Amino acid sequence: MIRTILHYPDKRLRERGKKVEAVTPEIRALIDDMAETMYAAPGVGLAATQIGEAIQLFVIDIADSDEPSDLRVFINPEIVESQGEIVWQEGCLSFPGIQEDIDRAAKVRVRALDRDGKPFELEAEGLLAVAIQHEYDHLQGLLMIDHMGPLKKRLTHRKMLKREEQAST
Ligand code: GNR
Ligand code: NI
Repeated sequence: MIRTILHYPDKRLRERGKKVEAVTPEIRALIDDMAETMYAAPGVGLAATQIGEAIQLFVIDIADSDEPSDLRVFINPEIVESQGEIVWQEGCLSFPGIQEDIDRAAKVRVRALDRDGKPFELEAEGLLAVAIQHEYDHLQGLLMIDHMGPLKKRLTHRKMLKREEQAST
């Protein structure tokens, strides 16, 4: 089932996700919904907080549209190492129409559980590393706007208020 993606400044985007205690059939159903919602958007990632589920879970698929899908599931993720710096032009499904350069670590090592509840560790760079940091932020209630300087932040805030105002009329 495709879920509704919350848009900034929805307060639920500021909630911190609770740890997933066990990978139950309900969690697996939620993962399926998140993947479906991400592919429909389309987006390269989606965090549970973006659909109003305040738990530590995100999905990522950075495969190109002409490649087979490559869904990655991260439950209770921890970024255990970050290296270097990179600037990436990011978008966010919770900020439709906004694209801004954001500073990130160039490389990350992440530890998480997969959809079977099995622990794994992954070293990522490029878009995958950026997406992992972006989704990890969502689980802490952090958003791309929090990484912007004061001017961009103000402009983005205003744009979003205007957009949401129009969307609700
Ligand atoms: O679809 C998305 N694209 C994207 C591009 C650059 C950096 C991060 C992202 S994540 C975003 C989907 C999203 O909002 N995930 O939370
Ligand atoms: Ni996002």
